[in-house]
Amino acid sequence: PALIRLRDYRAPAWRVETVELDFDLGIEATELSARLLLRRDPAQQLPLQLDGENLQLLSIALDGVQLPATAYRYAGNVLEVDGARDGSVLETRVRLRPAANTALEGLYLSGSDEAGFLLTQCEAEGFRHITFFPDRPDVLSCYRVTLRADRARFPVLLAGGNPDGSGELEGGRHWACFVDPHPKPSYLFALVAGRLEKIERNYVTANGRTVQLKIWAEADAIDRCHYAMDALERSMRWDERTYGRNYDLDVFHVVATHDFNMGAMENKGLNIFNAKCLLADPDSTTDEEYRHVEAVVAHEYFHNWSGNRVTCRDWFQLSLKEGLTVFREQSFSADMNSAPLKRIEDVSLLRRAQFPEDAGPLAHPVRPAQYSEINNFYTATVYEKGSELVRMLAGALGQAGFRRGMDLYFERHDGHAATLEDFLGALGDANGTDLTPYLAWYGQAGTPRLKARGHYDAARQEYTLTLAQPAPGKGTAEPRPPLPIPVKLALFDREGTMLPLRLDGQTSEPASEIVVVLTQTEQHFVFGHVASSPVPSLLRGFSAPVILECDYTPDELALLLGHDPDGFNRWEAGQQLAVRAYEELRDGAANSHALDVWRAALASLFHDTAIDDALLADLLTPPGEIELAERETAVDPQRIHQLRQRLQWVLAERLGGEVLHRRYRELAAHTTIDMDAISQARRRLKRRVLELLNLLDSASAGELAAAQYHDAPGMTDRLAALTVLLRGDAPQAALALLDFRARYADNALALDKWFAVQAQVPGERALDGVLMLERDPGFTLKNPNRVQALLGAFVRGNPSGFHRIDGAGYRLLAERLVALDALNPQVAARLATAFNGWQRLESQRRDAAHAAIVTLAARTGLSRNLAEIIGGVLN
Ligand code: HT7
Ligand code: ZN
Repeated sequence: PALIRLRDYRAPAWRVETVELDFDLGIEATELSARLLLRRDPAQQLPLQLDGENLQLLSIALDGVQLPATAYRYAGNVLEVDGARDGSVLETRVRLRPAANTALEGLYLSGSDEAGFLLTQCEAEGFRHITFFPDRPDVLSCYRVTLRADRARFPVLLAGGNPDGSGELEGGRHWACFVDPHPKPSYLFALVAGRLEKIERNYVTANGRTVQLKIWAEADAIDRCHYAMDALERSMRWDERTYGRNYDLDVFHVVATHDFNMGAMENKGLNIFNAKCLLADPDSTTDEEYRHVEAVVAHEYFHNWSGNRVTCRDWFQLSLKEGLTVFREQSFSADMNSAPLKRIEDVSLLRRAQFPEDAGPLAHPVRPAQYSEINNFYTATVYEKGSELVRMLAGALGQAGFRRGMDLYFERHDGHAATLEDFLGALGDANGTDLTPYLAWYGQAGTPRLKARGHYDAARQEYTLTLAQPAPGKGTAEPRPPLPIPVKLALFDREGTMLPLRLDGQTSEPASEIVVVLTQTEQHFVFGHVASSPVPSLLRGFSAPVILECDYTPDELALLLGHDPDGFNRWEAGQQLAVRAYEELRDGAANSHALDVWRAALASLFHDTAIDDALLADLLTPPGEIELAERETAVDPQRIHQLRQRLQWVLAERLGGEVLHRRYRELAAHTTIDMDAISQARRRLKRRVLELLNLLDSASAGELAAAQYHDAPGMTDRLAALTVLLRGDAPQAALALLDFRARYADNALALDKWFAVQAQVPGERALDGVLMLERDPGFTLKNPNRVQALLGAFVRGNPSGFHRIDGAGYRLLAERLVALDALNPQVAARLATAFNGWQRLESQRRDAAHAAIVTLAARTGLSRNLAEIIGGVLN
């Protein structure tokens, strides 16, 4: 397939100043007219070419005159029209088939023919499935949209922008009109039509605009929208306070759908959400999911400025809006909840999802240089690593400097499509500094390594920290410049007290924490007046997205685990110690020092009353199987699973059954349904304690879990208990599963959890479970959430189940991808990335995976989406 290259970018030859869209909506067939006022770039002589995919063209007129068939050509997804001039008006009428659209891109139906509703998804290139248009983000236009439909079937008609009239039509039909005063790219267009209920609230912005906030959902879900409404209000207030950004329309609509390819979409004035990122109630939503709802609501809202008011010049700049908006969301969530816990969660995600992506054949820079299918580039690299890059920039400028830079960025580029150079330029210019060295981060794939080594000179009372990034680009054709790597650090004495820091030659007051920036291949940083050999706490708060290599002793790590006031680095020290312990177990070491130190340190923290319950739960959790696999060369996921279980058993054993029981009972006695931080933290620790108990004594843990399942006041406790019952193979598990299935028969999001929890039971038998669950009447390949709940949870969330040595997991995935691809290429392509990393499997699994992928690649008729991923993983 053709590759689109960043270096081939050309400004559009034709722009569209205004768009008038007129829809006659229907489930089976929708017709629409588009009236485009065209502007020609006088410097370019190209004919008028518009994107259009699978459109049935009914009529076409230029400047009021119907065009004969000789005056235009529609082939290869491009409509070329003769005779257009600057200022011409092109009118096309097309017919769409929403009910037949299973790809969920363009205009489609959510739910059933009888009860469902119509909606659109246009990012990245869905608008071309709706009408003929220069469907690229650097064409910004003002939209006027009129919707017409049968009133009884489509009582609610919504489009982005401000309402501009509505009324009755003959034959029980009605209309509504919307005008968006802000020029926008086509990917931000949206409409929704059908039977929906709403909750609403007025919001007055800091600059005095009264905005109607309306959240829409189907009748059975509307009561679960209140938490999202609160989160929306918190997000709006936070963006005003933190970035001085106000909302800019009179209405802000949010709609929930169960049929959505991604999490949510920031369409101007009409955000559309996957129901799982919007609906929340204690009975069906876990604490983690509550936090996710808040984060996604904030993320989409923040796009109104970072993405909508200032958009991307081209899709190579995707991280300009996504990395920045993820960063804004992460800062918001840190302010709303616990900052260290949020950082732990985000870095864990980065390591679990982005590091493996960056280490395998699908690796790409945060700003890719080329793509075949843009939908495949909504990746952890563009989002999560992109956010880490913004975090480094923000750190380099400091809070006030970053705000100044953001103000200038919004001021300079408001109403325009920008590039990453524009972003770094504005941040730098506002602070009189040059940030262009950071551009190198955007252009290279792979997770950089940072080597750190310390040397203490007792006679001079000097500590020298040597930081090095291994020669970048070694072995590659083009040598790469070293990256700027900010390293936030502190030094501790051997009692765990932080030392005042002053770099040699520095005149300012000593500080307890400083940031040094490595800009060369190797640099030495010398600290004076250091009274004794210190322990460094490096990369605090994960100040750069790198893999740190530092020869800590287990005792030094234990010291940081016990004393570092940086909650993130405290956790990080525990993770590194756990990895050492794991490696000792794996290598069969006779004297396992790291293991002893790790469990002793955790045993003492377990009784530390000053520590937050949620942080303690995280400290008691070793790195996950995917992270551990990243360190291996011949990956055997089943052995990794067994070793990690063994590691946790050793910890549980050290803590002791009685102590764990007691703690469980204390936590259980205080169980409530409340959503405050303390109650959530208790539930998190209670779950962790129960999991540890389950390793030690599955019979008694099974009894506790069965009781917890039946008495649970909410989903967090209920799902935790069900998980423990299933993983312990408890006799009570079957009954609990039946109960869960019946209890949530009408709640799709809760039912998704029922599929996922079973798909994730570790071990060889999981595959048979998946095959059985596929036969459940609730399973369908047509719903992305359900696919994710069963197949996604299995191939991504269950390494020891998926990577069966007989290759049955790989064959299952390959077969399901063929069926799924025919329905929904985007979802198929995303699921296929589970094959990433097959080259690093031990030989038997590697051969089996390779065979399955090759068979799949040989199929004819695969979508461009799936073909690109399969071709990529084979590389
Ligand atoms: N900006 C949104 C991206 C998105 C998307 C992309 C491709 C296909 C379907 C999609 N739905 C939403 C999501 C976001 O980052 O806010
Ligand atoms: Zn986004």
